[in-house]
Amino acid sequence: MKPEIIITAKGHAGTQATLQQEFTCHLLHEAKDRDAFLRQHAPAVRGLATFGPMSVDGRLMDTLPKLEIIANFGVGVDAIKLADAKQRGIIVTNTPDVLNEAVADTALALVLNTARGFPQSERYLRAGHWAARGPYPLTVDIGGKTLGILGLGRIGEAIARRAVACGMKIRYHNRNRKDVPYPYDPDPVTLAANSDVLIVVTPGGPETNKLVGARVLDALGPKGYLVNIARGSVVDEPVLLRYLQEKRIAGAGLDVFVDEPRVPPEFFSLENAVLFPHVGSATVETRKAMGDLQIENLRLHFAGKTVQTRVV
Ligand code: 8YV
Repeated sequence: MKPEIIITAKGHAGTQATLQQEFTCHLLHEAKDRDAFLRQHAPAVRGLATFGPMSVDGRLMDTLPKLEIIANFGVGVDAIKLADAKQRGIIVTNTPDVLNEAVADTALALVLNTARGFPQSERYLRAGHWAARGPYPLTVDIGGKTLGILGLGRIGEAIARRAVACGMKIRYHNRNRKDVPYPYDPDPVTLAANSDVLIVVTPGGPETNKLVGARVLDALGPKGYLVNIARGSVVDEPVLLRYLQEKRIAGAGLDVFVDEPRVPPEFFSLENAVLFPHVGSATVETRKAMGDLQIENLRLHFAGKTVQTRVV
């Protein structure tokens, strides 16, 4: 008998196909009546394979009394109420490390694109402005500038290595100081004040909610750039929008938003914002590696073995 699991959303196709071979899968996103679907499968479901931002809280866990494991596709587990899982003895796994390099590539691309305006300059060419109006306006170097990393974890360190190769200086703030060769700032405001580009790499969730608001953006100042590849929730989005509109910061590069995939349309007309549709880890190789790790955790758990990447 294959273990029964629920897949919560339409995610990576190859991963879903393998899950469907190895487990008896019920697809929540295809259910017409969510409550009826949960009632129907509750007696047998032992696992959840989670994809995307759908909230998994104690209430949902309680509707699935046989639930043993929640295996997330992604490193960020902010959509899963970890305390609720812990309280119920439910294992939660994620997919760290395998995505570090792809996300760090995206981060460096956003830093470069935001400071150098490459997407805007490309639009300028396509619109025929080059011949009509002359060269694209000058932008600024990233070499010699300071990149402040808010949340220097494994992804942050991969970003730092790339930025150093571009001649940037690195500073960081974390809740706890780390044994790294970069100067530490005691809080996000000080880090922003000391940075030309501030990049947000913290986890999401209640502890970092709106960590970057008016005070941090004021400290970053009119020549500073903000880049966010973490979670939209870490930045006060309406405040950021206003600061970009009023040019109280120089620009922003965003891969994440509060209510994905809905992006406030006011962002679209801003020439000082570079906007990516949450593509941080979105490569063929990395998404396969993330799926393989998610599947391996489920396999190991249902074989009575220890999972590889347990969060709680
Ligand atoms: C994915 C991510 O886009 O790993 C994460 O936390 O945000 C991204 O890599 C997401 O997990 C896909 O569901």
